[in-house]
Amino acid sequence: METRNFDEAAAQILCALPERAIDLARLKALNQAMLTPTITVIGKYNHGKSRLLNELIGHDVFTVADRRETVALNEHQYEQVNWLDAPGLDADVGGQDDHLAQQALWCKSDIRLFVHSVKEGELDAAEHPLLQQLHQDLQRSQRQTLVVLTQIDQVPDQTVLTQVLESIKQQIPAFNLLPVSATRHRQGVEGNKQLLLQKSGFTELRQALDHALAQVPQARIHEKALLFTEIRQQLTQLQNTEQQSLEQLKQHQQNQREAFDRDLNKTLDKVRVDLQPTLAHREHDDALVPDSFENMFKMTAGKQERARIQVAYSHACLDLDSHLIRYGVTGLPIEQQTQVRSINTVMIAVMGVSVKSRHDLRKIFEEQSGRDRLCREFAHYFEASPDRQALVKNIEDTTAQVAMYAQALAALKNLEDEA
Ligand SMILES: Nc1nc2c(ncn2[C@@H]2O[C@H](COP(=O)(O)OP(=O)(O)O)[C@@H](O)[C@H]2O)c(=O)[nH]1
Ligand SMILES: [Mg+2]
Repeated sequence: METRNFDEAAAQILCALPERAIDLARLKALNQAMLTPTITVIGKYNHGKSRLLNELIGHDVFTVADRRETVALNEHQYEQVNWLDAPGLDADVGGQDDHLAQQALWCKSDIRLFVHSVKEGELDAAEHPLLQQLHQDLQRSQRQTLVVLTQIDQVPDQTVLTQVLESIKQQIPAFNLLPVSATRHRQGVEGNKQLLLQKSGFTELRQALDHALAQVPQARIHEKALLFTEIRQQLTQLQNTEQQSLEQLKQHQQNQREAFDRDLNKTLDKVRVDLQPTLAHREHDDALVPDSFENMFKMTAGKQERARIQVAYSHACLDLDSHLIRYGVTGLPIEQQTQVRSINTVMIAVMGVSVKSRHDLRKIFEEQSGRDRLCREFAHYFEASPDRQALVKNIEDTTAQVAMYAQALAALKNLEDEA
């Protein structure tokens, strides 16, 4: 698969699973690696990593120094193996060196040579947990780690050396230890001295490496399948979970609206019953008789009737308002609000300020068209209320999540088909 296509697909998966960045980088490396396995040295600086690689290759390809030297990834192809020298593990954590060391360790390597100098005694608090992690990685990805204990010539006392090896063995019982000396090996090769070569530990190291190399093709197949399966399962699970929440949210949205409509109708039924005495009270409507100038300060039948209607209307409005409040409809949407706070209510927006006659009351509360209008308009403000809007937003976001997982799964399938 072309790198560009791979990167596009990987970016889509990464959107959905940011925590899989390393796995995707590893998949990319596996995709590009063709047949050449990569062997990486890891360990703290100055423990002899670069020199070990030089001895294994038989050329001084990598820079050996007593100070911190390897800061970039240096690769060298030799005998169908890609040899990789990485910055020391004690590189700036979080810095560029550290990033390269992590990349070499987790993305690029098929086999790791974990280098520790016996001069330093036991494994320290950084090395030990990393080796445990590497052991877990062996079980997961089948990638192997060989523990190479360097500079054994620097501990001339055999008893001391045995003790150091013993205690490292106790720290990491799951690993075989490969003690070596690069200097003995070099002297043995240059002077053709069999005893030095024998005491260099390189024969055992090479055997272990050959054994590990033979397992790389199988391990890669396993790892590729594992990564695809893990990522696919994770995406599918996340997609299902989001899909379920989406359905629940939509169901909730529908139930809530149904409850609102049902309760509104109940309230309107109650209001109609409560209004009956007022509506059915008299043959003709005194409220329609206008007040004359001379009875301006007198209590007339007309005034009494209008007051009565106003009170009945206010009761109806209170019932409706308490329905609205129960459903979180407490104010007008911002774009409808005016400077006058007191009239920024849904009740006033829908009902107006007052009714004058029984005829008005009937039109609003008894006639079907009046009721329909109330239901329609109150429902409109219900949908515009903050909680309902938040629910809509939630549904939109969840829908986008589901789509993102679907897209990531499609991208993953493309990668798998082409792998
Ligand atoms: N005596 C001895 N010195 C070694 C051995 N391996 C490495 N060194 C020395 O240790 C120093 C650090 O080695 P280097 O490979 O640069 O370490 P790195 O930082 O881990 O890559 C250099 O001076 C090497 O010559 C060894 O087996 N024996
Ligand atoms: Mg080095």
